[in-house]
Amino acid sequence: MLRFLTAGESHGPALTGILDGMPAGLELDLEQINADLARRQGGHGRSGRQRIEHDEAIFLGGVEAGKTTGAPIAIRIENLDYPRQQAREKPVLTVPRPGHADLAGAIKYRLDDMRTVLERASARETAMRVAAGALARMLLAAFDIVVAGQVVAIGEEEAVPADLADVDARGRVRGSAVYVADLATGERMVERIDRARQERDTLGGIFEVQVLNAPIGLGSYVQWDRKLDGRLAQALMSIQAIKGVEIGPAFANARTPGTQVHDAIRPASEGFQRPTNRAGGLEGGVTNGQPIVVRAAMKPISTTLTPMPSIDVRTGEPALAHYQRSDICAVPAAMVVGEAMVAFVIADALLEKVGGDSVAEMRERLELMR
Ligand code: EPS
Repeated sequence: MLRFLTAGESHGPALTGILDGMPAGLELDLEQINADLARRQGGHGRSGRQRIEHDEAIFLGGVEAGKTTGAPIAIRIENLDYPRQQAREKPVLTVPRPGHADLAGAIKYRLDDMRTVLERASARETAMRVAAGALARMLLAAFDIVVAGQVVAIGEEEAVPADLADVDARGRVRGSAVYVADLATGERMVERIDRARQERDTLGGIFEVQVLNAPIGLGSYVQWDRKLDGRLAQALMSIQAIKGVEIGPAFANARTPGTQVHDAIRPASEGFQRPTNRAGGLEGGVTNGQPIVVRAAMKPISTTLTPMPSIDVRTGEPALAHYQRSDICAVPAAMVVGEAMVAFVIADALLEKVGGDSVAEMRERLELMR
């Protein structure tokens, strides 16, 4: 139903995106889109690059008088670093950086300069995902579906996840330097990132995204590629440096007997209720009316100030990986990208369930389903 593609290099002139399948008549809040882009640029531990960029979405198609028209939406985000990069002398990169796509990418595409690989493999591309995701989030918001994230771990520092149905908790996440609801833990995380910087190292972590008020029946159990948990996992795993995904507390559930894991179904004045949500809102790949809770694990940033051992592929001789500038920790930024990807998948599943070429038609159809 919904599709999007991105193009553009990290230090090229701009990022380009096409979002196809958005219904007509959705009012876009440009400030909100740019606020999401700014949140992705933020978070303690980012590199100096973020002081150069001021990401802003420019709409080149599919939007008229601030509303979607039903046509493909074309988006552009300029790379303000571009003129500076053009002026720079860039040596050919022949020492692959462990953890990056450099080595496998250069072999795969038969490239002599690994810079060509890093230019496209870079997480700079996620700016466009956040712009596309912001539109998906606005579509969901028109139906009272909320997508909100929080960081739950940075290195060994763990925060107790908050219930993001609590608007105050969402406010605390937005105000935090590392996007956690628990501010005391947030301070420890900031110190931990500063220590990693002093130790010339990098840190990974875990973030969580919650989806509130999603209707029952998004996704399906009847075919592998229609299972919503699988679709969410794919979307999250596609974010640079994400290496693990869980639905609800899946890895803790795996160590616990079934009777203590599965969520009881009890009668209630209106049908039924579920006193717990250890399934993370999904049973059989279908939304069950509980909040959807997904978590993603991010590996530490692969570009390290302490150079990793590598080889120069021209000579085969040992060499140290090259360092220019990099993030120390980008888990808070990845959380914003995670929100965007989850919003995209849920908006796609909603469109699939409800159908409709305009927001008004979707509304009529949802009314009929009640
Ligand atoms: C990135 C390397 C760094 C990050 C970049 C992702 O870029 P640079 O080498 O220009 O400092 O800053 O992230 C962004 C530019 C961004 O906007 O998120 C990488 O190798 O993935």
